[in-house]
Amino acid sequence: MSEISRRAALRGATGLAGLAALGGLASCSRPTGTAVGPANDAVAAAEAARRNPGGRLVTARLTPQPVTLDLGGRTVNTWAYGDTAPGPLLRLDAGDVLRVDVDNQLPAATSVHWHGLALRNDMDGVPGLTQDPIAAGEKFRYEFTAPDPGTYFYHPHSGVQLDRGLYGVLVVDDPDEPGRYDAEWIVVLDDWVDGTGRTPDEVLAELQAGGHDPMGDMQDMEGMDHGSMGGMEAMQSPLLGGAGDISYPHYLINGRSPTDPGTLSAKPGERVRVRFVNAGSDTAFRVAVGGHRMTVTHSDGFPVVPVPTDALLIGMGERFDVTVTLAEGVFPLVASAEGKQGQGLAVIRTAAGRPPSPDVKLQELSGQVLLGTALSAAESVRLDQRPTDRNHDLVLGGHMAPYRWTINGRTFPDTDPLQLTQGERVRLRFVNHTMMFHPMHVHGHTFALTKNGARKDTAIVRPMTTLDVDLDANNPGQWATHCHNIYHAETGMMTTLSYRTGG
Ligand SMILES: [Cu+2]
Repeated sequence: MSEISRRAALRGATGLAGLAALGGLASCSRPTGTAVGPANDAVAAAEAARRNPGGRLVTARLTPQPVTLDLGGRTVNTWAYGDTAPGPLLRLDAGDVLRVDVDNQLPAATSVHWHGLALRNDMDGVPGLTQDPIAAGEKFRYEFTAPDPGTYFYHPHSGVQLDRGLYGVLVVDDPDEPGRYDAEWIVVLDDWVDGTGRTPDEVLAELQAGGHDPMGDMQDMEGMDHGSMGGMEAMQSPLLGGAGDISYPHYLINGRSPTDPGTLSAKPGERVRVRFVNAGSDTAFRVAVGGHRMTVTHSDGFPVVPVPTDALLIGMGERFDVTVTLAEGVFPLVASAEGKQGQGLAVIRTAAGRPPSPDVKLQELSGQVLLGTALSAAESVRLDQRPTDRNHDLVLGGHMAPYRWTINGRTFPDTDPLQLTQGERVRLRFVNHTMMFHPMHVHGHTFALTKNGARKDTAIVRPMTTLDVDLDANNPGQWATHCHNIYHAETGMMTTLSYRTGG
C-alpha cells in the first residue's frame, strides 16, 4: 500500500474512538493492554492537575491561508498563518489557558501542533493520532493549559506544510522571571523553497521519485549566486555528517532574506535576550553575532547552566535562548546553513553605520561551536534520581533511494508503538545507523539527556552515534515521536509513545 493510501486507511479506521486499533497495525512487539486515547479520562485529569485556578484565559485566532509574501527582494506565493511568516506571536504566562480558534482557509486539510509543550493529548494537533484533520474550510478550537515557561512554536503536523510559511512562535512567560535583560528579540530561522518554482510537496515527490539530484534544477533559479554544483556529497558538515537532503534557494531570518534583512535595534551596553527558533524543515543553522559572544541560558524552553560561546548549532525544531551584551555599532547576526551553501542575516543596530553585506563572513562561526547535547540542566529542572522502569530503543535507519526513513525498521504508521505506563521513568535510546543527523522530537514531554541532565524535547542524534534520554511518564495519551527533518518524518521516521493500561 502506498504511504498515502495507508494514511487514508488510518484516518478512516480511527475516529477518536478507534485508537485502540492503532496498536493492531503492528505485527511484532505488539503492545499489550488498552491505549490511553486522547479522549480518555486520564487526559482530562492530567489537564485538571496542571490548571492554575488564578490563570488567565488568553484567546487568539489563526487563519492558515494562501498568501503572497515579500521575502526581501523576492515575492512568493505560499501558505501562512494570516499574511505574514512567521505568523502572529502568541504569548501567555505559565499556568494560563490558551484558546486558539483556527479557521482553515487553505485548499487542504491541516492541523496545529504546539511544539515542545507538555499539553493535554487531545490538543497536540496530530491528525490520525490525537484528532481528525481540520478539513479545508473547516474550523477547530484548541484550548489547553501551558504548564512550563519557555520558547516554543506552532506549526502544522500535516504533510510537509511546515516547509511553507506555516509557523509562528509561542512564548510562555515565567511570572517569577528575574528578567536580567534589557530587551528581548525573537529570531526565527527558516529554509525556504515554496513559490520559487517548486512547492514542498513537489520537492518531496522528487525525493521519492529517486534518481533526481535535488540540487540540479536549482541552477536555474533566482537567488542562486553561490555557484552550487554537484550532488548530495556537497551537503556534509564536520559536526553533523550528512547535513540534509535539500539545497534551498533562500535562508531566512524572521521571514527576510539577506538581500533585505530585518533590523534588531537596541542601545549600546544593553543586555538582550535572544530567543532562537529553528523552523526549518531540512536545515540546521550555525548562528553567531559578529564581534560578540553569546551566553546560552535555555534549551527548548528549559534553563541550562549558562555557557558562553562564539557560535551555536540549532537543529530543526530546537530552540535556544541566549543573552548578548551589545557593543556600539552595527553588527551582523548570521545563521549559516550547516553543511550547505547560504545563510540568513539580520542586522543588529545600536548606532549609525553601514549595514553588513548579504554574504558577510563571520569568524565567530568558525570559533567555538556549541551543540545542545553539550549543555547541562540548571539545578531547578533536573529530573530526580530514580531507577528506570522501562527501556525503549529507537533505531534510526533509512536511505535516499528509495527515499525512506525508519524507526526500528518500520515506517509510520506501520510501526510498533512504544508502550509505557503512567508513572514510569522511561529511558529512550536513539541509535543512529545512518550517515545523516536526525533531530529527534518527542511530543508532550521534555526529556532529560542522561549525560548531563539538560532538559530538551528535540535533540540532535549525530551519524552512527547513540543518544540516551530519560522521561517521566506523567502526561497520558498517544504521543508522536519523530525526526524533525520534516521530509524524514513524512516518509516514515515517526512512531508513537503509547500510554497503555491493563498491560
Ligand atoms: Cu531525520
